[in-house]
This record gives sequence, structure tokens and C-alpha cells, in this order.
Amino acid sequence: MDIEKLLTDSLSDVCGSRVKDSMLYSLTAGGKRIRPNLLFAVLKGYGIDEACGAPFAAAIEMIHTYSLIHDDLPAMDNDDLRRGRPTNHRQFDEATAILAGDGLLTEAFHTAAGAPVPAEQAVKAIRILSEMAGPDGMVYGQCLDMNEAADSTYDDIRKVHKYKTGCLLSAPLMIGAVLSGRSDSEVEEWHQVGDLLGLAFQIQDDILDITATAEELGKSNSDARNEKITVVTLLGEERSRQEMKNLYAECRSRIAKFGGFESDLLIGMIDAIEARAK
Ligand code: GRG
Repeated sequence: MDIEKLLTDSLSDVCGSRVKDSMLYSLTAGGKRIRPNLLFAVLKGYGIDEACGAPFAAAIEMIHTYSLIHDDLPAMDNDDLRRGRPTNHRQFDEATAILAGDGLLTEAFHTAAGAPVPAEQAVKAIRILSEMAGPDGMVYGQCLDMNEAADSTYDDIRKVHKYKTGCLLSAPLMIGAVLSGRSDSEVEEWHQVGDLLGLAFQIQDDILDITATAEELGKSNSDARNEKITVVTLLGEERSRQEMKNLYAECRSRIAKFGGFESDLLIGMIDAIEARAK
């Protein structure tokens, strides 16, 4: 699946405006496209045609991009660099960046609603998308993160990551399982894999934040500037690396246990994520 084409095609019917330019600016700025690829890997593992998941894959990447635009705003992290380019509000202006995020979030649901799947599956998948992105999911995680206490423990930080990072990694896994006709309990098992993946991914992000330059990462590393408590500041670099390795290993082991699922592709993706340098 050509994910870049999928993303631009998904916005082709949106009327031309400065907001559309701003949405496209961030959506087409690159990014690793981990979330759409996770969804396609689950569908392939269950032997389902990936075309039925394409609108959901695009929707999740749009929601992810909106969250990055809003996270970079002066009222949040106030960052200047994202995906190797000036952040959206630096390139356009603050009001346009807010609207671009709003536009991507709402357009995501419009896109998902057009998926060529049975109505019952579509409703289930759209509900998951909303729960994972909204005030019971990623938005809740962002809220916890903004109100972090100075004496936060590892368990507190785990909770922030479960919601802020894990939910949007769980969404493609869960939606892939829904579109493959799997049971609610199996969908919930995929949710748990996403939680583990989110924590591993975030610990890795925190390690990269102190070991790589902003140029290498293509984004500002504002955690130190904002004096954020991270897993690395709590556990130290070595213990954090070990924790991250254990979590990725646990992800692989759980993925390998799903019945009727050909896991090689997805496990290969987890290996590639673990090996990432940005
Ligand atoms: C503003 C509602 C709202 C939420 C913001 C996503 C997020 C929550 C904040 C961004 C900062 C951050 C460290 C988020 C954790 C998730 C994460 C590591 C995002 C970056 O994902 P990648 O590495 O980014 O997949 P690319 O650019 O490759 O798509």
C-alpha cells in the first residue's frame, strides 16, 4: 500500500483553503507511518485484503498528525521543529495550526466512515478510534502529562504513556482485528499489546531524546527544556534500556500467540521499531 498517496488522496475532496494547505503541510511531511503499517500488518496476518483497512489507516495517521500539530503549539510544548520541518504554527500561524488540527481530526472520521466494510464492523472500529483518540484515550494522556506532579513515580509515568502514546498504537491493532472479524476478547488482547508497545516506544523516545540531536530526530527535544520527568530521569539510561528491551520482547511473545495469525510481518515491524534511530 502506498501510504503517501493514500494520505493525499484522503484529503483530495476537501475544499482548497489555507487550512487545507496547512493540513497537507504536516500530513505529507514524512513521519515513519508506524500506525498505518501496524494496521496493514494485522490485516495481512489474518489474511484480510488491506484495502478494507485503508480509510482507517489514513484516519489514524491524520489523528496522529493533528496531535503532533497541537502538541507543538506555544500553549503546549512550544516546539519549532517537527518531521524535519518548521512546526505547523511556525510555518503558518497559531490560529491556522489549531484549525489544521481540528480539520485533520474531523476529516479522519469522515474518511473512516467511507471504509468498504460491513456497517457493524465500521461502527465498532469508529468507536475504538474515538475512544483511543479522545478524552478516555490520547487526550486524557496529554492532560495527565500536562498536570504531571513533581514527585511522579514510574507507575504514574507508565499511566501517562499508556494513554498518551499507547492508545494511538493500540487503535490500529484493535481495528485490524475488528476488520478481520475477531472476537471482542481478542480485540482486547490487541489493546494490551498496544499498551506494551506504547510504553516501549515512549521509553525509547525518551532515550533518543538524550542521545540524539534535534537534527537527527527531525524534531525539537523539549523534554529537558520543559524539565519533564521521564522514565530515563527516574530509572537512569541503562535500566530504561533494559525495561524497553523487555517490553518489546513481551510484545513479540504475545503477538506470536494469537491463533490463526501469521505473525512474521508484524514481529518484523516490532524489530524495525526497536532498531529505529529517530
Ligand atoms: C495534543 C491531544 C494532543 C495530544 C498530544 C502525540 C502527543 C499527544 C504528543 C506528541 C509528543 C509525544 C512524545 C507523544 C508521544 C507519542 C510519540 C512518541 C509520538 C511521535 O510518534 P512517531 O515517532 O512520529 O511515530 P512520526 O513523526 O514518525 O509519525
